[in-house]
Amino acid sequence: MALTQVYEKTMRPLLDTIDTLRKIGVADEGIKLPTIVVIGDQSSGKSSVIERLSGVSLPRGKGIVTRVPLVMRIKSSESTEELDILIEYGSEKKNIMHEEVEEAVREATRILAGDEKGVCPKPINLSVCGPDLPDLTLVDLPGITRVPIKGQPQDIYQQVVNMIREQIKPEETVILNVISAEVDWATCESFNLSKEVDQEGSRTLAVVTKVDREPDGAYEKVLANDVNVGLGYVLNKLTEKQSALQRLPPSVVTEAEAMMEFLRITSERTRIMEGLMLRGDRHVEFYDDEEMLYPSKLNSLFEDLEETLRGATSKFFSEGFRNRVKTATVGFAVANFLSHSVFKQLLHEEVEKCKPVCFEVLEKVVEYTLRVSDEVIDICAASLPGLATTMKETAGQRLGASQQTAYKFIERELEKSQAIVCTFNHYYMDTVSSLTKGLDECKDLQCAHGHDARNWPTSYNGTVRCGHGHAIQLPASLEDAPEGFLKAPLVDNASQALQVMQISVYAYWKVIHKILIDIIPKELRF
Ligand SMILES: Nc1nc2c(ncn2[C@@H]2O[C@H](COP(=O)(O)OP(=O)(O)OP(=O)(O)O)[C@@H](O)[C@H]2O)c(=O)[nH]1
Ligand SMILES: [Mg+2]
Repeated sequence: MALTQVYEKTMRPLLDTIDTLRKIGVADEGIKLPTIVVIGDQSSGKSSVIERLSGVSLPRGKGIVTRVPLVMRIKSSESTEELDILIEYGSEKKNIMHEEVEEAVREATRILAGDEKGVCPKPINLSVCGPDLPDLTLVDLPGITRVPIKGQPQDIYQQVVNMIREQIKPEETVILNVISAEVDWATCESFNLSKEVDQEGSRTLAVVTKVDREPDGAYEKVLANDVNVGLGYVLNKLTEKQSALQRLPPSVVTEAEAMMEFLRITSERTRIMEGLMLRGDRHVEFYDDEEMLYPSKLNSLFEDLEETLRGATSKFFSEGFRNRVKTATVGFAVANFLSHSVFKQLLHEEVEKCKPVCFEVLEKVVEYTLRVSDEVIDICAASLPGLATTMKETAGQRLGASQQTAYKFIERELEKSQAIVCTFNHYYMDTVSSLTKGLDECKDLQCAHGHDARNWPTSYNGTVRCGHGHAIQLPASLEDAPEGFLKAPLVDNASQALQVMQISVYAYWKVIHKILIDIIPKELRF
């Protein structure tokens, strides 16, 4: 969008308002109306911007050109068809033609600031009257230069900075920070100066010049807004090359339009996210992307949870766990009785092992959801990448907050499982009964030749063998027996007592496991 268009849409309404206020005489009531002060580095294009805003040609070029403040008062006057221009500096005051302005300003500069390259705070006043002009005061200032060149005083930097400070101090001043797309904005002195008087950037506007030379870089700098320009940016001189800049929708100019666009983008995002997350829609953009089929991806994460939880806890019928139960019960009078405190301690250890597994799944779910959310935002806010960045940050923060809630929830559930060992779930007794029954049925198993069962398999495969290698059918009640359950030697009473205690821990653990794999996915989806 050319500057003139942006000007028409953004600045013009503002200027018209000031114009109207001036016309109804608010200035006479002591109310100050804004003056636009143009500041920036040397040769950043300040005079060129003023020229384009006012339509009056000014001296511009390489090296230091503007060396004294130029106060241009533009007034609308219906009484003249031609531009009526008056230049005043020192004791000089004369009417000039439009085409003489450039030379007259050069000459006035020479008179006020000398032939060399020095600067001077004495202003040149230029009044421009004409039909269809805004009622406006613009101030062009010398550019900031750090290193004095030949013919410049050593303190030129300080002199220019003083002039700028003085001009931008009044609160009714709008600061127009002119920055070249070619330089690093973070090092632009003029931003520091405008921040001194306008921390929030509420009366600072930036005009980016030379975008034609650095289109992509300018675009990224505007989006980053590292220099905090509150009122926003106007980009000067765009050419066809600046495809990235042209992606910014020209319709978003007023606050109302921006709000409409924002609402459109957020509701579109909600619609797609709900479709993906709740209904399992395949959004057209992700048609071939399995990763973006949210429910099935989540299911696989939750299935992993079930599997990993199983893997993380002890094998309750392994030799190792059997020995732990044995050691924990030694010294208790009743051999097959697992005291409540021992039972609790054994479970405590198992639940402890589950924590990292649950948290890891939580992290994976959040990470995946964020990735989906980011992709959806990229699609919905393709026309406003700056907004997309902010939306992603906000989504990340909200998801982070939900992650903390889920984290606390899981931690609390696990703590409850550790603190209270009690269940009303029939699943516990069902497991105990079926395993005990199976164990009983195994005791008298014999092959067709009357030999006792030996060589117990680690897991259920339908048969066990006698010492002579003959197959014996295992009872169906043991079909779901856990790994190692059959292999345990059942030769003596003490072993059988241990097996009974292992069954209790195992059955209780299965209840906890079932609860966890049910409530965690629910909490995470919620
Ligand atoms: N390519 C390109 N050149 C520009 C643009 N804006 C300004 N220029 C050129 O940059 C040079 C400096 O422009 P001026 O308007 O004199 O800059 P200034 O900030 O007023 O400079 P000083 O008054 O010396 O501080 C001139 O040669 C301009 O023609 C732009 O958008 N693109
Ligand atoms: Mg200039």
